[in-house]
Amino acid sequence: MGRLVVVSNRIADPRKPAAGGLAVALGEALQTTGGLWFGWSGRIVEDGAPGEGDLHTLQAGKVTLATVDLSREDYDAYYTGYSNGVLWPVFHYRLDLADFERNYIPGYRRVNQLFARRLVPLLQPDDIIWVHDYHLIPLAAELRSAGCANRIGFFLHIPLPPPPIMAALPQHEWLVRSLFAYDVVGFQSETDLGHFTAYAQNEVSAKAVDRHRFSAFGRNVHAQAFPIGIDVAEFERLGRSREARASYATMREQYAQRRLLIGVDRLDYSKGIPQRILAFRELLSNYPENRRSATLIQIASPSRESVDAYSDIRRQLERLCGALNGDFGDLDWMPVRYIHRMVSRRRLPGLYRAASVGVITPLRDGMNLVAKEYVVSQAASDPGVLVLSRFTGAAEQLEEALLVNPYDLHGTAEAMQQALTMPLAERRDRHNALLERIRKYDVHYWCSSFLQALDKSFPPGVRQRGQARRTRRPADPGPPAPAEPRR
Ligand code: ADQ
Repeated sequence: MGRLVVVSNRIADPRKPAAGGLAVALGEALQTTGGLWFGWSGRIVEDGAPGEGDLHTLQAGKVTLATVDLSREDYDAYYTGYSNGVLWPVFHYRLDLADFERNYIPGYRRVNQLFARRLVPLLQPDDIIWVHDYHLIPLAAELRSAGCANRIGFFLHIPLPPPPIMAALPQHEWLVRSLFAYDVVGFQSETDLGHFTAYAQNEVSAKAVDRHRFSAFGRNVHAQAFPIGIDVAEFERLGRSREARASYATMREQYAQRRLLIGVDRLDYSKGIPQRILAFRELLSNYPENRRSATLIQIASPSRESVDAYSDIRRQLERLCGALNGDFGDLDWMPVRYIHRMVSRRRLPGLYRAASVGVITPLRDGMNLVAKEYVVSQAASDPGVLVLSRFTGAAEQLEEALLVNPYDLHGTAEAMQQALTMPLAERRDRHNALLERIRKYDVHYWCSSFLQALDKSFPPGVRQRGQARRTRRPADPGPPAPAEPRR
């Protein structure tokens, strides 16, 4: 396999432990082949020219970290605007929250063109390029237009909605056509893959060449589900750390008389946190034996606060938690502890382990790694129970969890009660089965299976191994003409 080039909106220094499982896994893959990690530097140049940004490089062992700055105008349109104001809500089935402002799309395209322009001179002929997530869907098409004939793969970390929702997105055809500029397109779940194939076949008359290969716009793309996993060994190591053990001990001491339920999320409307609080309220109403004995700890870290929908959900959550504590709480018992903060990664395993129930109930989620981290953190001799939304990618793999419909507050409350009263033998059986699958399909498995598929992808008639990389492949037709940049 050639050198690996990873492209994502943000990059992480793989040598730093705080980087987390995904960064560590990608960093490891990059270290193996030697490689390049390319993305936005995180710097916004207030008076920078749209479509321009300086390139910075830094050597981290065998890996080169290359980043570009963004002008304020590009950042607002590409990141806050189109990526998080349009694609994020629509791909999470929330058309009602999308802001279809017409100036976002030119900015989104401009930044993808900027990435392509800065990246092309850094590429070597045999590089394998792996692009991540919804911020960069058109990147391969931009790279192809610049003459890049390398193998390029794309992985979507968030869900892909069914065709009728996708079709409501004004630029849907352009976006899907852009996906056909890749050699491999990976999704989190079979559900998302099904949505892609249904869209491709029905909306753009793609032909199924074989089980995974689809042909349209003069190109073949290999589409497959590659469910992402966690770095189990790393998480177990974290669980043995001093911080994790200390946070477990503190929680057990503070809540000695209580059963804990835990939710850990970024504060995002896709995560179903208000519904979770309401379901917990229903649990306390319907099963009064849990009053004074059960506490829900909800950690929700700040996220994308400049987008309006995020401040709305924050206010809603504060109201719901305040009302629940006011109506049910007592001098020595607060039913819900809501913490609007990021928790250090080192403390997470201790918190998960102290909780009898992990309540992971997004309304829609690509995968949800918290569910997997919760299972891995449990003591095998006395494990907690996972209550998991059926609308997460994780639910396809974690069928021994108690699967719930998060919109059904009564059903979710019933599952919480079932979890709190589940006999030890059943808890162990379910935990064993879950742990085995999470171990087998970990983040390394995800990484290597995607890269193998990409390594094997040779679109017939277009390119063979060893062929000169700068081919005469026709450039993919570009996206809709951009409107004038906003001044
Ligand atoms: P996210 O939406 O960020 O990611 P998720 O998979 O739940 O969601 O979490 C990613 C990581 O963030 C986990 O390692 C978790 O421990 C950490 N995390 C989350 N909330 C935290 C908090 N409050 N404090 C500390 N750490 C926290 C996107 C997609 C997901 C997909 C991932 C990976 O939206 O569906 O699972 O990418 O592909």
